[in-house]
Amino acid sequence: MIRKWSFSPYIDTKAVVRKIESESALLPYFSHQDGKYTYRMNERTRVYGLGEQIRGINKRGWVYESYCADDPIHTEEKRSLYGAHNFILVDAGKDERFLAFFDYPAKIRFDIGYTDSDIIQVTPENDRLDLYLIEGGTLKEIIREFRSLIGRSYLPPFFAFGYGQSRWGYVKEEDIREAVSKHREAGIPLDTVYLDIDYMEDFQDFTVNKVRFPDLKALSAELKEQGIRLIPIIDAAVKVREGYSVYDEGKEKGYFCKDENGEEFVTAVWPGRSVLPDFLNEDASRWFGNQYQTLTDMGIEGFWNDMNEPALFYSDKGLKTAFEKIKTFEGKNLEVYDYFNARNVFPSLSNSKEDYTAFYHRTPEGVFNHNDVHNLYGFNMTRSASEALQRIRGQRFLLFSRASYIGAHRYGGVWTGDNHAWWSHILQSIRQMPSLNMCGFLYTGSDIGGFGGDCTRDLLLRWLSFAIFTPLMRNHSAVGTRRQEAYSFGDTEDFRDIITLRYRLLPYLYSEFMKAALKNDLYFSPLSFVYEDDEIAAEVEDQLMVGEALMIAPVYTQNVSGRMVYLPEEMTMVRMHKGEISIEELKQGHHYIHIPLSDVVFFIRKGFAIPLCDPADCTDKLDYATIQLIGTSDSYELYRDDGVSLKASLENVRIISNSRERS
Ligand code: MIG
Repeated sequence: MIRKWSFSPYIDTKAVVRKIESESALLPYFSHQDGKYTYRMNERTRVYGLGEQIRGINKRGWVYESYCADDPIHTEEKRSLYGAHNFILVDAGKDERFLAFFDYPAKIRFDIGYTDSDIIQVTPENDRLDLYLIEGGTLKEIIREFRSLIGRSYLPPFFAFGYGQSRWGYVKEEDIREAVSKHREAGIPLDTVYLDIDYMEDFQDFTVNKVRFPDLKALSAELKEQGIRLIPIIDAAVKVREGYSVYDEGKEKGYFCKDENGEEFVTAVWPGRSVLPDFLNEDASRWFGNQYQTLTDMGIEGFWNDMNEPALFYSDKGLKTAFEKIKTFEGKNLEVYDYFNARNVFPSLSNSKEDYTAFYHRTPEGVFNHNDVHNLYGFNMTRSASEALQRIRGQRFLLFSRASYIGAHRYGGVWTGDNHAWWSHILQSIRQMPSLNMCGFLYTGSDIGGFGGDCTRDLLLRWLSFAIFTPLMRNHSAVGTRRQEAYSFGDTEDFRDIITLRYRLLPYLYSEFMKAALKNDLYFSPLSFVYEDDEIAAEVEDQLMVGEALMIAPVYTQNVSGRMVYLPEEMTMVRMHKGEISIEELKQGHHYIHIPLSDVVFFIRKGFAIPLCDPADCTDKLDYATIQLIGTSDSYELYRDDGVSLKASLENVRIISNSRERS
């Protein structure tokens, strides 16, 4: 019944883990019947986990499914987003706390008090899974143990912590130059500009459109002089076109997924008819990874991997059936249900079960139908890129993915996909960050300002005020939406001040990130993980701890000039107003804090200090010699390195203080 899936992520280290090898080992937590794992909650049980998902930090009261999905409408009733992070951390009080990790690559359902409000029921499609249980200790200790099981988090280069500007709609070199110069003119710091699918020739991976980007290498070198890196997108699917070397070579070597007859499975995504590299096949994966060199040779130091759930718009077969079906409606006097059915013929072609079961992977463990290993596709694409970039560059690189599975955090970060310019999506992002951190995805962020829909000035300011704390800080939006660069809403001072604060905080943010990565700790944590006995803190889901010393309480509603903030202990409130920093001591308890659009407010824990440095317009120019500590301690453990070496260790931590350096 228990099986090992070797192309699944796991185990690097010998963690204290009880692997379930017999039914009795499931006790006292789960009973196992009819393929379902059942656990009974008590009244106060809180359930953390599931990584990138919708709804709360406490997942109780909904049903979730892991089946990596290309779904751009992230509303409360959804059950799956792009990731499959099959773990729950159950807190039923001090005497019963455990984490269960269901290592299972097909569809699996987590009913967390949805059908019956006291019952957790986990239902995989079949029994070929590995289950790991980690018990005892504090919430943070359990997470550390889980993380030591699944491996160390990916380490991005220092520049990856700068501000990034992206837009699906920058189609030519001039668009990129304009974005850069407008930030620089307004004094808004910037480190990266992203290239979306239009930089490619006919959406063919690893090609560059010669007309719109005549010399990418020269452009990349020129921008780097200004402290800017270009970050191109890579899509999973490869265009079917003879004469396109990536297609020809992959076809000749048999590296694309095949259908049941051994023919290449042809789907369609942005490049039109395309094939899917078999990332679960080691040779194919290595080969695809090597292709990134085409772009690194042009000076590129980072990528984002998209459409790797994989997203499938339609297949040859699906399209044929759809045309046949639509003809049956023609000329008929349609009843309303006929009309609805007719209307749905084409939309239902995308990401269909028919297609996901129509192709196969040749893995080291044998041949698998895609549906049985669906959730490993994006994970293995990122792994392919990450391993290759390590080989090619021998240095750190920026890399993040849309789809992921537990273990993908070892190879890159994730962004949370196609969110919207909705106020509720600031809150959603706040809640996703700690859950992603729990399973090792530390390099994370959401499209600032929202990907879909039209952004407004106030929304962008509030969103940025939160996102200055997210490791990945990128403004991204879809073609056709209102422009939302930080210079697009008239006055730029407020935007400049907020983004500048990010840069001033970088010595802290980078230190906390690296320490969290190297110690298997959380960068973002829910308040309940720090203040375990505080029943009020336990229910606060719109404030987060950032690293060891900070707490944030972002504003995520429109037309308010402040909000209620809960302080679990006495703290130092730090306010940035028009670029100036001021501080005030506040007592434990609830406070109404006035936070106009132009201000950023955050809190330092009692007995802690954080470093702040002088502003700079890109990470290359940050000057650590200007660091000053603020807070109620006179020292801080600063992590500092060259920002590019693959080797990173806690030996890079040293204690600094305002007056002098100590070692
Ligand atoms: O079908 O490349 O999530 O960030 O801008 C849409 C175009 C494809 C989805 C990504 C989004 C990106 C867009 N892509």
